[in-house]
Amino acid sequence: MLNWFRRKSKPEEPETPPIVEETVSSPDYLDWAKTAFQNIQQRKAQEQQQEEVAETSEQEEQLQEQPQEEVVQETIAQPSWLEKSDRLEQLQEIAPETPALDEDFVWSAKVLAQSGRKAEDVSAEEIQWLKKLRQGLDKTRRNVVNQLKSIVGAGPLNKEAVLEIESLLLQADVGIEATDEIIKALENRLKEEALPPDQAIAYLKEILCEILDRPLKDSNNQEFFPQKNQLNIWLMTGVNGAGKTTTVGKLAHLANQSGYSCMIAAADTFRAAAVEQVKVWGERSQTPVISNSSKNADPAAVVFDGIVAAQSRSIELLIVDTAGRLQNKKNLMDELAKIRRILDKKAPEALVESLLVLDATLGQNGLSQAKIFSEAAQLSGVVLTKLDGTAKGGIALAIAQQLNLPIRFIGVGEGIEDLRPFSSYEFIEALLNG
Ligand SMILES: Nc1nc2c(ncn2[C@@H]2O[C@H](COP(=O)(O)OP(=O)(O)OP(=O)(O)O)[C@@H](O)[C@H]2O)c(=O)[nH]1
Ligand SMILES: [Mg+2]
Repeated sequence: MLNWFRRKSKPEEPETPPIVEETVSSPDYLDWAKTAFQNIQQRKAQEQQQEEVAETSEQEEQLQEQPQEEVVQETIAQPSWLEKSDRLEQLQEIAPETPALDEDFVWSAKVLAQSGRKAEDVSAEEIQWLKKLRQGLDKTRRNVVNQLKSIVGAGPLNKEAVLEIESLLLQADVGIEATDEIIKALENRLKEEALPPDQAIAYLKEILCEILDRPLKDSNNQEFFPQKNQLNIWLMTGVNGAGKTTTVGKLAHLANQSGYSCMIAAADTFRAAAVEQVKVWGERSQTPVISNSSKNADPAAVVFDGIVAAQSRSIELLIVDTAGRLQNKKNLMDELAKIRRILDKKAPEALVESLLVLDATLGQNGLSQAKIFSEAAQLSGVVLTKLDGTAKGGIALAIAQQLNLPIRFIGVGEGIEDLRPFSSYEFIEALLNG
């Protein structure tokens, strides 16, 4: 089973940074992609066979014994409640299709091969994700990055080129500070030296990845994943409409897929529809949801119930959806502090992380929100959503550079599979080499 949270998604750090970008020629990547494709097809056929066998034996078992009803809280959505046909439908919805061997596939294969992966090991889900990432960043790439690449690759930088690069970076919402830093680094190297285009682009990639990874140097956890056999609690915060609830559902799915037991606490009690929305995501991701549908329920009380349920069922990851409708910073701080107190008191053993969900389409405006949240909550990082709907993908660089917050996950669509852990390498490849 692939643990998505710990998937190797970048090349090993070389002793000295590579100057030549490509070590394997393109036709080799095509062969690599073909091998990966054949392996995926074979595995899929095997899985189908196994499923059929399991299905038959399940039917036989069911004939022999009545299913035992588990005693659960009323608000916990149990997969066992689901009729078989529903279950099959859900499995179909989330089952990885075999990706077609097309241009996207070959591009994804190349990114994986460059991370040192073996064609025998890559999964259909990984290819699908990279395809989505590439497609999701299409707007930013088409509107901004392609021009940037052609200028940087065109030889020694003159004043005009520098101005053009500056304006392109600002258009992509990279922000003034990060833009300055990128320009300085480029000028230092490219003003005198005439690097071949490939090397100039490789250098640009290096600069961008370094900015994105810098906050990790100050962070306790470079990798961001739930610890096994222990309660991890992840709080989702962010202003309304940022994509918190959607992210909760996608993360629950990712956790289940990666072999963690998971539960959701619907602590956005400010509007009734919010709880319903979480329940839909609970069903979609086959994850129990703890909620309290009474009017004006206290979010901290829902968190309390969530902890009790998680502890009694040895859940590894409890994801908490919070409200985005708080009027001001004081309310926000009070609310988060109250939730934190409950966590400290009821689950002192738990590993607690706070993630700020940020809508990438807001560009620089999102940054000021992020500042408020980072003052109110001890943030472990950012989930950057809606990168598919914007040409402002450069905001990722501004977040890392100005707020010193690591990006932990990115969302590139509304579907359950459209969120994955962030990899600076894959992100920059999708932007610059997509
Ligand atoms: N295109 C796209 N849409 C997204 C993504 N993530 C979330 N959305 C959409 O953004 C809208 C708001 O998402 P929610 O998850 O409800 O946001 P929220 O932060 O929970 O909002 P409140 O509960 O009102 O605070 C929904 O229509 C989602 O489908 C993404 O990565 N890409
Ligand atoms: Mg919500």
